Amino acid sequence: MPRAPSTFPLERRPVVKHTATSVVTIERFIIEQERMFPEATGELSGILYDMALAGKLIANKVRSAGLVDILGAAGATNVQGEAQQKLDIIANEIIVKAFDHGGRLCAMASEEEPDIIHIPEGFRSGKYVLLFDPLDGSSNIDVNVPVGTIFSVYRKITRGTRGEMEDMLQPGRRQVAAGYVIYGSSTMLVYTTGQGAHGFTLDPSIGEFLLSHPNIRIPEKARYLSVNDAYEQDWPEPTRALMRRYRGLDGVRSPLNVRYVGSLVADFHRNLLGGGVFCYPANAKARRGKLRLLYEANPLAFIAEQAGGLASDGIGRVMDIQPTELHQRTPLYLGSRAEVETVQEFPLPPEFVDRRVGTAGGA
Ligand code: AHM
Ligand code: MG
Repeated sequence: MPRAPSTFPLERRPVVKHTATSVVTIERFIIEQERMFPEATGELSGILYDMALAGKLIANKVRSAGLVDILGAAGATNVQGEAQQKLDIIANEIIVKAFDHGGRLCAMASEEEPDIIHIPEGFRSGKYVLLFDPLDGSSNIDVNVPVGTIFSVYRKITRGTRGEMEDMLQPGRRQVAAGYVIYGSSTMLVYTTGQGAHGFTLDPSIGEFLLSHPNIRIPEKARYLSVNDAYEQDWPEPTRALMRRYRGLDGVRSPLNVRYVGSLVADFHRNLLGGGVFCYPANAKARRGKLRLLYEANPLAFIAEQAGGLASDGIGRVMDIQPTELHQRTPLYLGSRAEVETVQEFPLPPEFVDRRVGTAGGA
């Protein structure tokens, strides 16, 4: 029998007092949050600054992506005689280089790399691990559609100085921080450390992320449904029925508007601010969907829950899944609480409820 989602945690009361009209840099905001925890060592704050820096560096590269034909396409040679790289590889390198020497991490894992990324010899090893998708939706770059970086931080749980696989394979509920950067009409960074979800917009004239969306709350009344229904023919019948419900076709409710960018960060960001549900269901050809549990689903689930929303894999709470592999996939229903709870009314057939099926896979 499919399992109903486990109890989702109670919302935590947002503790930050700033409004969108105070001028607060991300740095000041992080320091103020850290001061609320006298035992904090500043290491987690350092990770968040480094991510803001990496986000600015990647934003800079993404902004000139349309010039690749002029400056040299991937695989070609640029005017300096250097080989051009794909943007997702560049973004990956930017993040690795922003973090490998800081002494705060003991290891990293990236959607772009097959194995754990260890801290190079000679650098101090810290007590956190970072998992990230350096440039999600990168196939959209060619057509000038927003893309994003997604990240997730856990405390090291193994002994010894090196980060191990066990440190990476922790359920999402153990995340100590998570967030994303969206490279859209403006660049925004949204993060949580479990004290609400907060958004910062990059002011390009001064190169600073400024607090623009304190204490984000996902609207209870959803407006949007984001799903790629080209997979409908492969969905199990309950998933088709669920989508008919969202579209108001079964007469139970009024329809949601369909909006699908095909760039998870962009679809999630719109639904976070405007209210809605993002769905990437399991289908007969991909029993565990497409999206990655550790690099995509868990961090956005943490943000969603902190904003009063939910995330489910169609079986239960995403952040309760015990990962077994670094690149594990998961179906994903993410966004406004009531819409994600509706998923429980459409239990999946038995062949879709084994979380160990079809988790492996390449990039
Ligand atoms: P990527 O990590 O290779 O960029 O793939 C993830 C992207 C998500 O941003 C998006 O939600 C999804 O793939 C879209 O997939 P599809 O084209 O199957 O709808
Ligand atoms: Mg991705």
